[in-house]
Amino acid sequence: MKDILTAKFIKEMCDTTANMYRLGWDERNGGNISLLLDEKDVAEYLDLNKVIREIPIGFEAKPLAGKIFLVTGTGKYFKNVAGDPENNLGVVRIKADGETAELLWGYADGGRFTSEFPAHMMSHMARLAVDPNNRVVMHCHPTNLLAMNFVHELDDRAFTRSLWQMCTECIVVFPDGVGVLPWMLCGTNEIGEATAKKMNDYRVVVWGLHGVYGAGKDMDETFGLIETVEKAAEIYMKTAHLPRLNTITDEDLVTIANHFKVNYRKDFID
Ligand code: 2HA
Ligand code: ZN
Repeated sequence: MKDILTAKFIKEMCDTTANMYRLGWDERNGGNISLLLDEKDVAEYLDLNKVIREIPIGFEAKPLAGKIFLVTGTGKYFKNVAGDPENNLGVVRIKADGETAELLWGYADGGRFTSEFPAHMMSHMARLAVDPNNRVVMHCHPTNLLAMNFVHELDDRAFTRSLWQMCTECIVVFPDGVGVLPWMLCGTNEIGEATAKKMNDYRVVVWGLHGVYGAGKDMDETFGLIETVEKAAEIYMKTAHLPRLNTITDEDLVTIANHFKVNYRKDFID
């Protein structure tokens, strides 16, 4: 059996959390990530018959039964993941009953997965139904995007349009736009269900006055998605209080989308 600390999925999780911390998106214990693993991959590092302990998950995730995830731990700081993966991360498998997670590795100090596990697992279910290659759900608190929440209408269409107008490539990176939820209590099944509902249509879901969820096929792509949204929000915040002399028009947006052959949300164009 190979040493799991040398696994690509652990290294990627360490690199990504460190990167996000340094960008200021994950203060203290802010943010959480779940990565759907390939069973064959995991079997190179762990005995899949050896369950360390069982953790109740508090909702029903039967469509994910048998699936294995690498998940950041509750109360853990992104800043510390790379230095101590075994305490800050866990590898869990959803049991056949859909209501229990089997810990295969990690959470070594007795911990458990993120308090946002419902939003993660429900989002995986929603995205896997749309795209079987979806493997990552990522949550964080990007500074400019959060600031924008305080000065911009929290509406899918209006919010998406403002972001699309800030960087030429936005409509290419998130042609399906962004879904926006009002402020809700985090860490609950309710916000998980609301997030997953938006995830049927969007790969980016803004949690009003809190942060953002992104979903994608791998860590790089999902990180890049949030990075692009955050860059657009930064331009928005740097210009929102100034007279706007120039803008990317709806006609320009359609030209870009057609050139890059992306299937954008037509109802978000005037
Ligand atoms: O896990 O970001 O939304 C800390 C959070 C909760
Ligand atoms: Zn959060």
